[in-house]
Amino acid sequence: MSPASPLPTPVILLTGFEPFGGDSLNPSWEVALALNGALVAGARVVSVCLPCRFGESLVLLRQALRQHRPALVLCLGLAANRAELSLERLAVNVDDARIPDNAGQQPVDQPVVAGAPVAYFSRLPIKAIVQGLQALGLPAGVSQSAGTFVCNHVYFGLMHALRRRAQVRAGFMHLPLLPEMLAGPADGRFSLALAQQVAGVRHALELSLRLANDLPLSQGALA
Ligand code: PCA
Repeated sequence: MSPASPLPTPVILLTGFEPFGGDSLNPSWEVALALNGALVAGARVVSVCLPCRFGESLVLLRQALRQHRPALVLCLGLAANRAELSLERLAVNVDDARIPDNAGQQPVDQPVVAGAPVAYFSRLPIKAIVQGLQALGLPAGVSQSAGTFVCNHVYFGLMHALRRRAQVRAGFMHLPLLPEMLAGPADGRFSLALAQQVAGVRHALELSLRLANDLPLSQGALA
């Protein structure tokens, strides 16, 4: 009798973005890079850097989905105005850019995918992740909108690409600035050290794989 071949190690696809909008760093790629190759809840992290470009970012993401057949996909991006690790509830089918992307494109009121649904929900246990991150002492919350720039574009494209693969867990998390991105001591914006951002994302991946259901906690907002 031949020995049973071991089951392949499941893959977690973790994406970050290149810098954009004049910054020289993007925490989303720094965090993804730090976790590349890590073993989390029995799965292997494969990190991919996406260009901050409408269209091209999604071509690369779809390529990575085909190549790695991940059990879990978490896409990361920077939200410089956020003071917490932000679990995105919704991806919406609209591109509306306030600034040009890294290729100079600035779509206004265009669908991400023509004819696709208006929106998709996250497939991650976002409330449980917020609770878990807060228990680690990290600032975390649910965000009702990932905006309408390249992050939402990638998030929507991800959820649309996976629409017939219900078993794949997938979602999006926005990260705050890194301390070294602040303009100086007078820069009043919030930042969070790389080690803490990495710890938060790692924990989010772990909970995403381990938990079958989310927790019914309120993370609603009035506006
Ligand atoms: N943040 C931008 C795009 C790339 C990134 O890291 C956004 O929030 O859309």
